[in-house]
Amino acid sequence: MTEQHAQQRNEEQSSETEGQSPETEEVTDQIDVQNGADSVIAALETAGVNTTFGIQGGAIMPVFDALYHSNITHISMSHEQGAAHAADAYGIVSGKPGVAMATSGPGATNLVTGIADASMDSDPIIALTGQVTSDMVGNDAFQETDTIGITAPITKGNYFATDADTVGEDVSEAFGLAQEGRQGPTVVDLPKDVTQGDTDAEPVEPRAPATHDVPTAEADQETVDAAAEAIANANKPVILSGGGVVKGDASEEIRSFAIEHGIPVVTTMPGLGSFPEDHDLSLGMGGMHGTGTANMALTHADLLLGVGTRFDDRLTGDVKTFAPGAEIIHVDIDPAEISKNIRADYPLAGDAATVMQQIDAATTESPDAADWREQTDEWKRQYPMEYDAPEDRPVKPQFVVEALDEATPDDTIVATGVGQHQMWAAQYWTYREPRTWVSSNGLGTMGYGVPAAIGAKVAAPDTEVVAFEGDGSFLMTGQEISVAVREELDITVAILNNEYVGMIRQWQDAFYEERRYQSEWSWTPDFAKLAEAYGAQGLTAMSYEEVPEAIEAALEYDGPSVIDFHIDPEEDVYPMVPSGGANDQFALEEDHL
Ligand SMILES: Cc1ncc(C[n+]2csc(CCOP(=O)(O)OP(=O)(O)O)c2C)c(N)n1
Repeated sequence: MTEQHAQQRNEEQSSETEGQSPETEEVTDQIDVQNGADSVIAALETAGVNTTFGIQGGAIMPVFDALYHSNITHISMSHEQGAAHAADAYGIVSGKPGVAMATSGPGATNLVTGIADASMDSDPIIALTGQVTSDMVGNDAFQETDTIGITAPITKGNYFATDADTVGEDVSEAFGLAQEGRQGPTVVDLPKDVTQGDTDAEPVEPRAPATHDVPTAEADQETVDAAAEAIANANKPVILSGGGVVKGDASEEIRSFAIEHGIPVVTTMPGLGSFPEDHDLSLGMGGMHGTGTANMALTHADLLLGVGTRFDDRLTGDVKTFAPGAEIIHVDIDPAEISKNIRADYPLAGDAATVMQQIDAATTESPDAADWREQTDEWKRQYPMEYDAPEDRPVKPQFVVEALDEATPDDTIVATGVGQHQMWAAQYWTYREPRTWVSSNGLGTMGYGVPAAIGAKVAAPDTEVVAFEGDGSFLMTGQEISVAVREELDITVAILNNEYVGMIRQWQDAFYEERRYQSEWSWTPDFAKLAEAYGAQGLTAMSYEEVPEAIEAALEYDGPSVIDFHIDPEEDVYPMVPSGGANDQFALEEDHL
């Protein structure tokens, strides 16, 4: 519909220019700027945006009216939180900032969880929020809220637009800031008088503000040389590949360096997919629910090359016991991350791909690590990712994850909610490519999965997209499935339904003497019927036989499917390093805690 309207306006514009020179007669894709709102949209067009996610309302209406005249496709979500998560996933998958739009007041506050989520994971999004007219700001006007104040601590930068002539520049700058250097969320708050004000300002290319300190792409060469020597002299080296490797498109550099020098690789959770997990050198994910092998290797390494990781507490456990015998090389685009949590012996601030190329060029000798690789292979045998699947118990969630992985192509994108299901999706799916793991790693936001699957599918329409959700997480944002139906997005939502808020139940069992207060529901809605009510295909799988049948039906269906997998409610996520514990003291079952 938007395209039709844009065509109509373009036709109007071209008929207005009849009789002029051929150049001016040409119908362009760019909106004709007449007011501040047009300028906002022109800035997005100039930045190459073709999709926005959001919900309209009074204060943002001028911007939506400008969108009506644009070729940008807008996807109306059910809730602004969904818009922020969809934009976030779009940003992860495409590498370009996703755009979320909302009105003032509740529209803006509903975006807040998604903005905070993007901030924690360094995901590039730009949020455009409507605001009451400038003369009403501070009056407690209808739907007024201090969006700038609320979002200041959770954005890379935010802008209060003051003038129709410059609002387009504000948007371009916010866009540039979101995508340059360490990525993250930005906000532009748009008072209605500014978007309605007359202007014919020309759009400018997105560019972070001149004052923004984008770290130089290359790291200090002397430190690189010293780090390369340390690598060559190591006997127990490990590469720790983080989310910054994915964001910085450095996966190929990590892969070739690890293989050339025979260095085992652990990934962080945001780093899943940055190194192929089916490669011999892959030790899997490290941290709280990481593999035993990864956590043993992190603990016993004598050299750790951490790239694009902020060494967060879920990865390190107790920092005093983290990689105690290792020299640390830390590569990060954000100098503020270096030595923040773990002291770096070789601090290398710079772009992950570029610095890896520098390290590669400087490393002329491979470490003597044959014994170490034998040791990591031994740990793999000792701590395999296995689970029991007795026939007299309900279906194990790990089986569902593996079955979906097997039934889908290698580049399938996995989105998740938060809870046990997120961890099983991280542990039992084999990630082979970057930008295939789309999850709320840092903020841990339940309900992220369905809207994220929508954003991911819009960014990569030809790629299979699967969302793993818990019953609890699905109930937070599951209504967004109506958007997938309306937009004809062929996604598969797999609910790992244990009729518990399972991760809470697991912690209550382990740390609160099994007092399962408010975590056992023993009843959940009929999710298949709920999906059908929204217009999606609804499926239920109660047994091992029904799992592949349901998966096949979902993948064959041309449109969104929701599969309600009834899983063993008593299944727990292991291995587990308790919060603040030592990585090599992981528990393989509750009794070990
Ligand atoms: C928005 C939000 N509220 C609360 C929590 C705390 N929390 C973490 S996991 C969890 C339970 C999730 O239950 P469910 O979605 O059913 O997934 P399961 O653990 O059973 O796989 C809760 C309540 C959270 N992470 N996010």
